[in-house]
Amino acid sequence: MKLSRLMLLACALVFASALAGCSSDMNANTEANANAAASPAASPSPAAQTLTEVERPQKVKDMMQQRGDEDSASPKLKIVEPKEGATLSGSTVKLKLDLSGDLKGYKPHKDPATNMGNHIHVILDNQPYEAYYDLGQPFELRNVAEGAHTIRVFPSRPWHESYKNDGAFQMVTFTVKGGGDASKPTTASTGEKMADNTGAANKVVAPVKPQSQANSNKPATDSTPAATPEGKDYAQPSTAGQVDRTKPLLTYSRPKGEYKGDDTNAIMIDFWLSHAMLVGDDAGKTMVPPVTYRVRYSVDGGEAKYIDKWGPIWLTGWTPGKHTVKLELVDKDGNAVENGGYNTTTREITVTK
Ligand SMILES: [Cu+2]
Repeated sequence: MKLSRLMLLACALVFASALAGCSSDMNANTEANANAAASPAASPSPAAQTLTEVERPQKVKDMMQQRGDEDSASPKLKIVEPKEGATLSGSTVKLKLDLSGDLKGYKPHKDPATNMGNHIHVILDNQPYEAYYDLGQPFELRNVAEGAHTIRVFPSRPWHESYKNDGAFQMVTFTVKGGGDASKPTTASTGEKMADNTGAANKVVAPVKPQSQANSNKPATDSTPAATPEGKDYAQPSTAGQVDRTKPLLTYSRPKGEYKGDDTNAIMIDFWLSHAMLVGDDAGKTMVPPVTYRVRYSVDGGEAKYIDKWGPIWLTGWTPGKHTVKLELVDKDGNAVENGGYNTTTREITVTK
């Protein structure tokens, strides 16, 4: 959507007569986005895909069987650092976790041969999650913007399906102050200002860039030495929403990123629910009053569908290209349940056949 808007702006800046040419370029480059931006509520375009919910793929069933007991583990996480309510200085936040519970052999680890394995999903604010495999060393969140933040974590299987037991999900709220030396002006020994780093940083991150250029925003300090711990550089500033941790919270997990080959046959939607049960969940039915939350999703701004039991679903029928997936927590009447902006999340994914 941002890309489309940017391109429209670019069109307007050139010649009005060139608009037609620009918009055909736009369709060619980002068909899914252009369609979504033009008419989110309209019927699907001719090239639109028809998605169908299918059962858990055989490939995943096989992996579950190979894992045996481990798949029914109840891993619990504790956020050791940062501490709840902490104020941290410097732009790097180190996340330390403690894993316990009935693990049945569950251990985060990346298999070097397959690049897969159990891992923890780490979510700064309401950004896409990052995978954390080696709990033996802290996970670094780098270039974190000044201000209030949240981190949410939960254990995941190699195919990114989250564990949903009590104690698996944890959240911490903290504040970053100053952002370390990077946010301060560079000064000479006399105290005279030589470079206003804060202003420079703002200029770098302010323009909305197409996804393909987003990496060029990375500061030069990002070049990764071999021994750098697992982590994630945040090129775009992000801060927390005004989240009430005692209220219903939907945490978007999957889908995310790029899907290729076999992985495009069936793509999983998966999420974490806190302080909320869905209308179809057995425990929810017997509560007084009955629980009436639903999870609504739509792809490419198309027809809204509902997930009424908390669990992953798999969708088949994806066409190659970019797609948006929107996930929302709603009440029985379909009204969005607001919580700091986190309960309505749209992600873009790329499907490469
Ligand atoms: Cu994952």
